[in-house]
Amino acid sequence: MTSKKTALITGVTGQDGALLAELLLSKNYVVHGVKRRSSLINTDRVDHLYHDPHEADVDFFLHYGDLTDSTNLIRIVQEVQPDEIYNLAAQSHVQVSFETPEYTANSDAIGTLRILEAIRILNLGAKTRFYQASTSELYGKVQAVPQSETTPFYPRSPYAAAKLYAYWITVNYREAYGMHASNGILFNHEGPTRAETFVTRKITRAVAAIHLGFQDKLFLGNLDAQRDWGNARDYVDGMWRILQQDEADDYVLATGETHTVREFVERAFAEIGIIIGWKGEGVAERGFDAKTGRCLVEIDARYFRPTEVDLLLGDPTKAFHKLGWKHTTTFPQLVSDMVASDLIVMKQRGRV
Ligand code: NDP
Ligand code: GDR
Repeated sequence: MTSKKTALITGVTGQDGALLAELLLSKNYVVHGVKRRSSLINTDRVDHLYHDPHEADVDFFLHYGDLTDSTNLIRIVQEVQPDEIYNLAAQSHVQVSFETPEYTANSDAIGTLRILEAIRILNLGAKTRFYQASTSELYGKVQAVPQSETTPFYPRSPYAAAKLYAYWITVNYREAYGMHASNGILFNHEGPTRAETFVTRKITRAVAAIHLGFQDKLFLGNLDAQRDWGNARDYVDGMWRILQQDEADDYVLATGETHTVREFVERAFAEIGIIIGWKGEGVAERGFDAKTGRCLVEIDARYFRPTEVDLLLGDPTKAFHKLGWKHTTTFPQLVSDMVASDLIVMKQRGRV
């Protein structure tokens, strides 16, 4: 009988952390997750995986921790002795990073260093493989399209600048200490459990709420930003594949298609039978129900970012050839699934 592999996931209460925990448990791993203390319980996304630790054969454990606290991270890594660490914890909201740049650097940049140092200090370099949640935001101001592992980076936010440090410190620990440390450069990935302040989920929740009569209209920022949106379930499978390679390396995971925020809005409203027509320009632009003339989308300048990332389009060729990875969900299917899920959730709750 082979013993089970042990994985440690930071950010386990987030969209990706919870989906990855589910995937690894289905692959017979013992999974440890790091959660932050909060005044309200914030484990909704992993509650279905959790069992009382006093029960027999429990494979999922939660530890209190924070990426800003080195001693705590060292203690957790020492206790868990993981075969694989997935560093998914981050202040992950680009716009919020302009408001909280120092905290974002502390958690997203130095937090990554703290975990790599924990592996080094504990002499786990030969045992523990490390995955860093890198991002297409690294490409920032467009240098080339599509973007691949060799495209130059040009970060456009405190979030992206912090993630740039995390990317390179991961590469450096691989080269300096021979660690099995890899970056997944993941393009936007979404799904029904996406946090509600990211644009996709904000749109699909609003569409459901408007359909059910709980909300009048949707306020958005830049409608012309283009993103390569995939399904988060595909992307956590890619993370796992990256850590199963004999050699550590860096990989782009993307769909190879790009769409504007405007297209996402149009598709989402189409799911409830509304065709959106647009009038006006810039902040004065409005989206109307083409049949009734009712205004459903307005621009609110507060959602514009000081510096924007205009166009993301990934080239996942390397991941396809080396990892056998490919996205499975089309853009229309993703939008449709998210609207359908929000309609169900909102009908059950009876409110926004
Ligand atoms: P979420 O925002 O949904 O989850 C982030 C997780 O990190 C949450 O569990 C959060 O805890 C935790 N966290 C935040 N700050 C700290 C901290 N200081 N210490 C410990 N935990 C912390 O992000 P996603 O699941 O969408 O993304 C996962 C990772 O992948 C992030 O690093 C993100 O930057 C990166 N990424 C995401 C992409 C995407 O499209 N989703 C694309 C590319 C990269 P809490 O629940 O308490 O807030
Ligand atoms: P992003 O995702 O910044 O790409 O980062 P987000 O959904 O926040 O923005 C996508 C694009 O939509 C535009 N936009 C709005 N965005 C938000 N949040 N709210 C709005 O009202 C709105 N209106 C227009 C934005 O300007 C932007 O151009 C996500 C995060 O998951 C990161 O952690 C991750 O690294 C990247 O994806 C890849």
